[in-house]
Amino acid sequence: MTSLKRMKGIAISRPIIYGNSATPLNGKKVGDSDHTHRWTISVRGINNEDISYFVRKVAFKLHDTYDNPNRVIEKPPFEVTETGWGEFDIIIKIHFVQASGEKPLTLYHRLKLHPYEEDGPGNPWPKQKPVTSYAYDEIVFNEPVDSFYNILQDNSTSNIPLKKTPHHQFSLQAEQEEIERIDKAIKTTAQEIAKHRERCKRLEAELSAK
Ligand code: V91
Repeated sequence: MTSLKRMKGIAISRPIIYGNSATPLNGKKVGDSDHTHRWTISVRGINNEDISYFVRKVAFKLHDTYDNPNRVIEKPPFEVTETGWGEFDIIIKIHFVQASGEKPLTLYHRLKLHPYEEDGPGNPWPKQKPVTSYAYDEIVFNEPVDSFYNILQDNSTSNIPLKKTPHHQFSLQAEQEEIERIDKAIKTTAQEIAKHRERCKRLEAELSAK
């Protein structure tokens, strides 16, 4: 029986990235299926840091129509590669190491196969470019068992994630992409307004000429 004393008022967190990438099969047949894409869903540390010091296993619950839909991955990389044709919700259950005394954590991810935007202003998405959908998150352990706290501390290559920047960089990049989409939307809207102004002017001119 290990010490289950919890550290009152203490919290410690670990960053993770979870989600999927997908590439089209472009007609390459997988058996006699109608599958159109190959995809990989994963739970990873920042910069692919090994997270097995606090993650014991990850269960990925796929759509029931898949063979063996509950895929349990017991060692890194915590990922599943499959083929399919559609976008559905995957339930991700992260089980922590025994010493943690923590309950499993459930996350949800909607598989993304199709680009929802172009690759940049006026650029269609390249046929073979992988489509990705990843979420950055931080698992917060509130009042951890002290032996688990020590495990987290001892394996803290990215214990100061804000300084080491990777997730920072991740969110900054996402933010930059969002800014670019908003910029583009503002320009498109301004063009539309200008067009409609012109049309109003023309119609008014026509009316007053009558
Ligand atoms: C969606 C099942 C390949 C509905 C439309 C999907 C399963 C469920 C899906 C899939 C929803 C698997 C197999 C043997 C044969 C929009 N596959 N649901 N086929 N989103 O891709 O896509 S897709 S196992």
